[in-house]
Amino acid sequence: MKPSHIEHIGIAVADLKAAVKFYESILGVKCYNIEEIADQKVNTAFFKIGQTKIELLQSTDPEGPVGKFIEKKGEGIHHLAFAVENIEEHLSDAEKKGIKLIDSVPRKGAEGLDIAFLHPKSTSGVLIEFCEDKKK
Ligand code: CMX
Repeated sequence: MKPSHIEHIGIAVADLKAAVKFYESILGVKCYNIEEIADQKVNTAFFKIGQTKIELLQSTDPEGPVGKFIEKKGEGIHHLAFAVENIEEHLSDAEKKGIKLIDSVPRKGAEGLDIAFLHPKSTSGVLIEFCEDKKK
């Protein structure tokens, strides 16, 4: 039971349109998807680099998780997402190891993936996400 790869790196940005333009210019790769995740209060933009994606996150609400993050720490790397098989098993294993979960039950994230976060207070300050594509 281990992740297959880094599914995406989430980056908090203040201005999604400007950030998309910047990443397109430095990577030479086009943004292939822009999607709002209403329950997370974010707009997202995706780039694919090999198997891994860059997920730009702009808050739609200053009280949302990304809005609060930018207010406190400024723009920058927000979370690291690992692609797993059997996300429920990964969550129960983390819980057994005493790691605090934000989501004990997976929920739907961008691109139809099942996602769940571990609390950064339990993970040396890095917000970690597990995600699984159940359509595969
Ligand atoms: N990385 C590292 N630390 C983080 C963090 C992050 N991304 N977000 C918050 N924190 C830290 C804060 O700095 C704060 O630390 P201190 O207590 O030392 O000051 C602590 O966590 C609590 O943060 P807070 O601002 O008071 O906010 P909340 O407790 O309300 O929420 C958290 C924190 C992590 C539970 C919340 O942001 C959350 O549920 N995040 C997961 C969901 C998420 O981020 N969704 C957006 C991504 C969209 C997607 O990819 O689907």
